Amino acid sequence: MGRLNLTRRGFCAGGVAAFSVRPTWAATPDDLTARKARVQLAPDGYPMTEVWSYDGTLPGRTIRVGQGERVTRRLVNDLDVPTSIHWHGIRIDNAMDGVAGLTQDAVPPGHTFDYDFVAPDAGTYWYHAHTNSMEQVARGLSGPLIVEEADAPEVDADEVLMLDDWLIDPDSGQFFDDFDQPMALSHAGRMGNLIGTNGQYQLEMPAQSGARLRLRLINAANARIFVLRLQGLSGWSVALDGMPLAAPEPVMDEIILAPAQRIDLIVDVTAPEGETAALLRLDDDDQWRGQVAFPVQGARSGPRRDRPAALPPNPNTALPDLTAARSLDMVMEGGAMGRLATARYKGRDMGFRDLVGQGQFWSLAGQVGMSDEPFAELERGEVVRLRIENRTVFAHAMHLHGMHFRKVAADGALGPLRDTILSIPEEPLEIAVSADNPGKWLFHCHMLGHARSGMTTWIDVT
Ligand SMILES: [Cu+2]
Repeated sequence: MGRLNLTRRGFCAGGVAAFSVRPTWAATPDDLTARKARVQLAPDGYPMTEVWSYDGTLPGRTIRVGQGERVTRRLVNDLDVPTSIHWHGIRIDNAMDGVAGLTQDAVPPGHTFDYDFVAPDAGTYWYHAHTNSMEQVARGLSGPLIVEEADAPEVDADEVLMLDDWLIDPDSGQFFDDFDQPMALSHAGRMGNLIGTNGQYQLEMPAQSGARLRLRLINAANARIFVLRLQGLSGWSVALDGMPLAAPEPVMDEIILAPAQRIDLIVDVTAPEGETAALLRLDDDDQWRGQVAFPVQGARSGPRRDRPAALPPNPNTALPDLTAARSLDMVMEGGAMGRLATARYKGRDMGFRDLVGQGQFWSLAGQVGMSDEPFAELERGEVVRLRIENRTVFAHAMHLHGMHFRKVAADGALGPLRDTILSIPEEPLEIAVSADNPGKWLFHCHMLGHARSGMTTWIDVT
């Protein structure tokens, strides 16, 4: 059984929120119980699937709070394995970040952990397991976390669309359980054979012609990069990874959504009554297929609305001053068809063949997986530029915990805030981070099999 073994004694921040034995009283409304459940993931006629869920549903229930409000959830672990929850994209207090082995100990079966944090930023976020996440997220441990603006744009419906895929044996309906299969780890990652939205194989959302919808897309898949297109819908992208764009951008082309990324769209239904609008995805066979169908029923009266205003900006999102920024370099190596010769793993220099023998395939800046020392020690408030050189033949969705960052273009222009960015082979990538959140923060590939087999490191902001 492959376990994401980030844990080394000494990593765990001392004294943070120790476990309590599971209380004997009844569940409170704030419980979030990780447990097995049976759901109909595969199309009707196929067997039900045993999943690992939050509170019995897949995905977990949408948590909605107002901007600046507290989120309090008691994780109750009713699974047979340790677990923890990461609140993806929330600029959170480090002790609440949910990374087993770095910010807390994994919560053993039968135990609980109290998460309690403020959601400073409005936008579309999500929560998911961060203990052996390659397996636990694939089995269903994720859900949406929506932080609402005090002054939200006027829309007829506000919908969360959690895109995912699952690797299921069609005969039994159960997950294939070879989560650390070397072929998947060393190539593009674990791809599902069943693709869906909000836990449904074919999600349908009836809509009126002329209606304005806010669609909050979340890619919860382990490794799949979704390539998407609108049909019978026309509109704008208004936020990436939760953070508002300075101005809405018309959706003209394909939308690329890497694992863990989010995009908020505001779209008008342009398809007439009786037709079906859709979010389409490009499949591996180069065919466009329906990801979400919007059967158009009825028509909204009234004139077409104007272009929406930008979402209100989140706090502390000013452009960083790069003039005195320190530059850091990170070379990514490894994987099938890669050029990784040697790298450090568990304190030893090892050749690629030996690393493969350990189930490890990737390195970041010469290091495979977690090290005792961080990749970088940053002073709180410092701005750094991180140059990422992808010497592999695969794309990687790099996610920084605790802080958003901006892409630095070749001409020095800064892109929108993101928490996860897709690195393309041989394409130079540079990001700028304002290290304004103290703590130990993971930086890892969100192709979760890659994270498990080498592409996980951390920075320390003090
Ligand atoms: Cu990767």
